[in-house]
Amino acid sequence: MPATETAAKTKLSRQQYLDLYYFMRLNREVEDTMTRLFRQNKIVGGLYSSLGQEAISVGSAYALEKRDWMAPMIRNIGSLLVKGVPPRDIFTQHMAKYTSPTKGKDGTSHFGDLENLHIVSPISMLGDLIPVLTGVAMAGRYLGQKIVAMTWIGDGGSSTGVFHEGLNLAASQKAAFVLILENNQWAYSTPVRRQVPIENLADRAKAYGIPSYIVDGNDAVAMYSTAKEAVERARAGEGPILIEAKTFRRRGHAQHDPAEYVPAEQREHWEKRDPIMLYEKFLTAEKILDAKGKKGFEDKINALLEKDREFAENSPMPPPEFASEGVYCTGDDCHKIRPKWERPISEVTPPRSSVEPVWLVEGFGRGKTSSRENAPIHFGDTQPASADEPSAKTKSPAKPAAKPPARKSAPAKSAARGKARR
Ligand SMILES: Cc1ncc(C[n+]2csc(CCOP(=O)(O)OP(=O)(O)O)c2C)c(N)n1
Ligand SMILES: [Mg+2]
Repeated sequence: MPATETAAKTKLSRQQYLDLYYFMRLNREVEDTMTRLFRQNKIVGGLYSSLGQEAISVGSAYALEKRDWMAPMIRNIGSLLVKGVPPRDIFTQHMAKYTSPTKGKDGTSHFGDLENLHIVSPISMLGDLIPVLTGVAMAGRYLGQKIVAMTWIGDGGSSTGVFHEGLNLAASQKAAFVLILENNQWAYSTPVRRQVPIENLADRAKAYGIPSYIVDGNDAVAMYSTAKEAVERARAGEGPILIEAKTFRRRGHAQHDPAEYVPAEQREHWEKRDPIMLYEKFLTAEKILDAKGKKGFEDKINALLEKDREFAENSPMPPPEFASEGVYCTGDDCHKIRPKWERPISEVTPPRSSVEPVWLVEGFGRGKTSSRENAPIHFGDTQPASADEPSAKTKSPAKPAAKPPARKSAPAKSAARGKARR
């Protein structure tokens, strides 16, 4: 059984330390701005807070590279900001404006960006992003991209069936996948000790034979160092890794919930451990941040948020006639659904669908399906089908993926729909 691990704190460059600080402050200010907007009745739907959990979203997303993929949950606005989503998209989306990424069709952070930022949109069903992001990681390997996929889950969400199905899939497929389990002690009004009979949720990893870490989720540098180590291990082919970040949900489940069920002593304990306050102390002691530097960040953030909030407030709501558009796909007059092959079509369809994986992972070589074809997704240490065929481990990695074929240009109608739908 792999034991739970602790990563040593990494020494960051001055710029990296300051980046973490900037994004944590930005995360908090974006959410504070939205709280004010909510009280003015300008937010459509619920508003969730990650107050006190900013180090987790920011520290973990900061460990990802541009090519990597992620799917945030409701308390991960910080990870959206780190990945490059502008605050204005977050404001317009929460206000259901026509200028938002979903053109006002959806709220909260239910939007993604598959093309540029590699963000899969969150979905409400807790845990479902785990198999989805496992699939992203598996696809990345199949396509020869050395990407890592990351998502987040709560203490409550870690008791869903799909959490376990997903993690088992990730483990058995050795997917380059990192799961951040935010143990903020509460799921709605249920304290973690009343819904899980184990002390450390990181122990769930043992059931799947994968490594896990426990980290102080209110310590930005510890969070980043742990996530970075996990991301690099996953990228190196070690398979999925679970990180339990211990923290506390400082507000109610959402704005409607005053959370009076939370014991005052628990709240006080964690308020003294505010991640931004702790990080400021550290940066000041290390002489990385002084009063002038702090003021500089505040001015920069205020100016950005003022501009983006005004843009969102001045944006129109979707026109009424748009309500019926983009809801159901009606076929060709809506858009053509085309697979995005990425590799030559002949290579990924039978009988030639037995292409070599371009990124072979130790102990995870080529396998055979029951029909004795090479499996498109490769299963563990399956023995070669015949004696004359060398095993995967002795074979050299396959050549890089062939260039994808030039795609036929889309008909005018389908090109136009891209604009209409998103
Ligand atoms: C499968 C599923 N069950 C129930 C819900 C309703 N629900 C939404 S958030 C939530 C509590 C989640 O608690 P936790 O996972 O600890 O995350 P936190 O809110 O603390 O960040 C529940 C029960 C849901 N969205 N999906
Ligand atoms: Mg929770």
